[in-house]
Amino acid sequence: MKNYRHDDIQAHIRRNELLVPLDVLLVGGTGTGKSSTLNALFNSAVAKVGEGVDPETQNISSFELHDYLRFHDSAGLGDGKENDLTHSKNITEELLRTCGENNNNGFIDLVMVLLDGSSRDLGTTFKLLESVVLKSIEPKRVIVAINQADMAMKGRYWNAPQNKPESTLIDFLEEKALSVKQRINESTGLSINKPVYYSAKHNYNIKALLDHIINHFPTNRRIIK
Ligand SMILES: Nc1nc2c(ncn2[C@@H]2O[C@H](COP(=O)(O)OP(=O)(O)OP(=O)(O)O)[C@@H](O)[C@H]2O)c(=O)[nH]1
Ligand SMILES: [Mg+2]
Repeated sequence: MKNYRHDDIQAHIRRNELLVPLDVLLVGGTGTGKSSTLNALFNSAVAKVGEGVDPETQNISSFELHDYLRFHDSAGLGDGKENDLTHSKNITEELLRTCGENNNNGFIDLVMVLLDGSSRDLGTTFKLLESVVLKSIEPKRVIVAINQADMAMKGRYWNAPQNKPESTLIDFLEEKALSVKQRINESTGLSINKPVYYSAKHNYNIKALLDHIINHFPTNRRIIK
């Protein structure tokens, strides 16, 4: 995906006088697949994926897709009270970071909240949105995406040979996306666009994921007061 819509991104930045590169922060519960998502977007093992039962990513690291687009991986919440406090503090710091001293332009342009499509539990996500993300960045700079689309029905109706969901699973995922949108709205008041669903592990719908990100790029610079 390295050069996917590269010229579009460049043109968008010029047109809106945004700062180069655009910076996207990935957040979400532990194990939702933030690091795997980066690897899918980069089509190489840039970020370490958890193999065991323990949370993997412990701090924030950055990855440049190209000159105009950069991603930042973060540690997942749901890792115990004390660790969650540290991770939340790190995310807040990153969200309030400016592009330099004597400068009030926000460093992070967009936040992407990842959900695990195999789980119905949105508790960690609501908490992350309410207590951390929305405290430090405007709602229009927050998008949501559902990973692990292959496991949404516990692996059923995933067509492995064709690497895509069968129609029953697609219907389920469509419904899930609408339900997530509605539940986030009810719980946080945040009105989001319908989340995109994909599978980082199976490289399914990764273009749609990147389109979702690109289509929600901000149209003005972020100012931190
Ligand atoms: N089936 C399936 N498994 C996935 C998918 N994405 C990630 N996983 C698995 O989920 C586990 C956690 O993935 P990570 O990418 O490490 O998740 P993370 O959000 O970075 O986790 P932390 O760094 O602990 O916050 C790994 O075993 C991945 O292989 C997916 O799309 N489908
Ligand atoms: Mg990780």
